[in-house]
Amino acid sequence: NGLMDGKNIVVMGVANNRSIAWGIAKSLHNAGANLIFTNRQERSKKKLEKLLNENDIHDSLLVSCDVADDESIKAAFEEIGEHVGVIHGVVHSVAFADRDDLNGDFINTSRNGYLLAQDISSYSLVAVTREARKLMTEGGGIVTQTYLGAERVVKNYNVMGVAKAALEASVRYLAEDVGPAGIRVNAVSAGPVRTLSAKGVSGFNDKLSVIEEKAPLRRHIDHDQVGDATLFLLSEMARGITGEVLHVDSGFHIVA
Ligand code: 0WD
Repeated sequence: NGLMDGKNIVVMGVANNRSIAWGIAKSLHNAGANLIFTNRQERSKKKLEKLLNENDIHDSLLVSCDVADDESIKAAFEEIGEHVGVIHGVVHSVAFADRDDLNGDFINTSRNGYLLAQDISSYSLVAVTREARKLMTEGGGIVTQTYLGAERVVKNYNVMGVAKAALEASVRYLAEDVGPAGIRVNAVSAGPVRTLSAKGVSGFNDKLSVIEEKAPLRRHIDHDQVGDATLFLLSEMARGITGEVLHVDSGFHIVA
């Protein structure tokens, strides 16, 4: 009776219980999905195992995957394929930039810092989609996580805003490539959520108070709301939607 019964969904990027990917995992689990997790770090894997136990989620496959490395991505999806055969969706919830590049003036971004942010936060979706497609023989959905800094200048977001702009454009080009195979590619643009990664962006608390003041809903969003929107995009309910960026931000992006 769940929206995602019998669906195998790969969730990339649960670092801890605050992670956006964890909110998504809970929504998917409640909808009946069979979850497969990938982590970069052993430390995250340990935390994830604990989280899964605490939440009575059993029999999930845990695979390691460093999205900076094509071979690692390839190996991860091969391992997933050996275990479950077919997958019906992927949640891409990873990003990275040097802390030094997340404050001050964007103009001072180094070449390496720029490339690093693009590599982990944007190119990774291309490489992941390419490998995932091989296992998505019954069609399905891929959903990535983006932020308003892709569309507007958000103080301190800097190099990550440029990487997210590339990510959103990649969503559109990928949607075109895999559409004929019945695979949809979309992004959720979430408002600020206090996570491990968010700590790296200077002035994060100021962003939260502006939302309470100006967003139509006058409140923050949490990772459960991102989870439900991502669930929708991955499900058959969104079967007519691809190449889209869906804002889950209390409406903040419409306000001048
Ligand atoms: O306010 C926020 N937190 C927002 C976040 C608002 C809007 C969007 N987002 C985006 C982020 O930019 C990111 O794309 O949501 C996504 C998830 O971010 P998060 O939940 O805020 O971050 P966090 O809980 O720190 O998880 C990020 C994961 C970590 O997982 P692991 O397993 O590695 O600990 O991304 C991971 C990071 O380490 N990550 C990588 N995973 C695989 N390979 C890599 C990598 N090379 N680099 C970072």
